[in-house]
Amino acid sequence: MSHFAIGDIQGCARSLQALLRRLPEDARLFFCGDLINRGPRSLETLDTLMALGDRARCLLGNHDLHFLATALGVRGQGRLDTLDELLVAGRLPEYVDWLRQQSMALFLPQLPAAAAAGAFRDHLLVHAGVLPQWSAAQTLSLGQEIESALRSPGWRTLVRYMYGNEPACWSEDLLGIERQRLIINALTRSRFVFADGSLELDCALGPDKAPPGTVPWFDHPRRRSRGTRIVFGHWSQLGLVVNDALVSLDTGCVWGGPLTAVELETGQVIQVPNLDR
Ligand SMILES: [Mn+2]
Repeated sequence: MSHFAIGDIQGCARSLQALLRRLPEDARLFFCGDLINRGPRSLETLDTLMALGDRARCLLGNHDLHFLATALGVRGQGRLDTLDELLVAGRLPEYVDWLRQQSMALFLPQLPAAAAAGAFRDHLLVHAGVLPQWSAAQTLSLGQEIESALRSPGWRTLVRYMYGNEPACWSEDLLGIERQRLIINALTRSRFVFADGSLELDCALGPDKAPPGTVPWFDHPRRRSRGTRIVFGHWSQLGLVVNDALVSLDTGCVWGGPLTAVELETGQVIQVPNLDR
C-alpha cells in the first residue's frame, strides 16, 4: 500500500477529483492543507475529502484556520476570499466540526525510501514548515497541543486569539495563547527564518528572494529535524521539490498551476492541470 501526499487544493474541487482518479484506489492519501478558499469550489472540495473517510488524512493550513475564524465571526472575509458558499451552507456546523478534527502535523515512520534499496525513512507532514529548534518528535507533539485545543470546548477562544506575528521566537517557557500562536504560525505560515530561529512572516516571495538576514526555514544550518524527510505545501513560489530531505507540494493550482501528488515511497509525481478556472 502506497502513501501519496497532495498539495494545496484551495477549493479546486474538479482538479482534486481528476487527481483522485489518477491515484491507486488502495493508496493512503495525505493532504497538506489549504484545502479551501481562494478557489471556486470550497464546499465541493470538503464534500469530496469527507467522502474519502479513513483513506485520507488532512492537515490544516492557514486558509482552513481562516475559515474557522470567519465561521465564528471573529474574522471577516478578505477581498480574494471565496468562502460565501460554505458560510451560508445548512451543513456549516458539520464542515466546521470536521475541520476541527483534522491535523496540524503527521508522522509516518519507516516508509520504504526510494533513495536506497532496503532503506526506510521517517516522514513529517506539516502545512508550511517547522522551526529550527524543533525535532520531528517535538513538532508532532506541539502540533498535538493545537489539535487538542481545536477539538476542545475552548476552541473558539483559541481561534479568536491566534492571530498576530508575536512572539516570533520559540522558547520552551512560552505558555498559553502565545505558545499556541507561535506553534500555529510556524506550522501554517513559515517561509523564512532568521539566524536565531525566529520567524519572518511578511515575505511571500520565492526562496531566492530571502529578506536580509533570513534563509528558507529548511535551510537553517542547525535545523534539528534534518534526519526526517519533511513534506509540506503552502509555498507556491517555491513550487515542486522532491528530494531525500524535502517534498514541497504547492504548485499553485489555485493560480492556474497543476495540482500535485507525490508517492512518498518512490518520489513519483502525478499532476493534473487546473480544471477549475
Ligand atoms: Mn498556506
